[in-house]
Amino acid sequence: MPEHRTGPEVSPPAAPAARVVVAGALLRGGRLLAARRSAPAALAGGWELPGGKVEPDELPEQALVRELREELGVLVRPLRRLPGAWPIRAGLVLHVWTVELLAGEPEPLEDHSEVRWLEPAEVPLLAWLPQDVEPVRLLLAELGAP
Ligand code: 9L3
Ligand code: MG
Repeated sequence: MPEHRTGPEVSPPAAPAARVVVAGALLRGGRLLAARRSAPAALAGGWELPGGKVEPDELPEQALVRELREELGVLVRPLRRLPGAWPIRAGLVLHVWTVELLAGEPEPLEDHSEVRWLEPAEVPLLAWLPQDVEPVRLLLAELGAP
C-alpha cells in the first residue's frame, strides 16, 4: 500500500476566497421583485435579483442594505440567506438573501432600466441572468408555485 501523506506539503494550493455578490429577494403579497439590468452593456436586458459586491469592510447584510438603497431607493432588512452559492465568474460568487421592505417603493435608480413585481407564473418567463436562475427557482418553490 502506498503511504498517503497528508501534511501541508502535499495539499493543493488554496484557491483565493471568491468575492461575494449579495442579492436581495423582496417578496410582497406573494410577488417577487425583479430588476432589469441596463449596465454593463454585456448584461443589459437581463433580469436579476438586485444587489452587488460586498466591500472589504462590510458584512453581507450591510452590503445588501446599501446596494438596495443605492439601486432602488428602498430601506430593507435582511431576513435569511438561501442555502447555496452560485458562481458568477472566476473569483465572484452569488449569495441570495430574502429581505423585508421597510420603507420606500422600488425604483430603477442605478444599473437598471425597470423593476417589476412578478406573480409566480411570470417568474419563469423572464430572461434571468444565468446565476439567478437557480435561486429564483428556490424562491418560487417557497412561494408555493407549481
Ligand atoms: N450579478 C448576478 N446576479 C445578481 C447580481 C446582483 C449580480 N443578482 C452579477 C452581475 C455582475 C456581478 O454579479 O457580473 C456584479 O454585480 P453588480 O455589482 O454589477 O450588481
Ligand atoms: Mg448591482
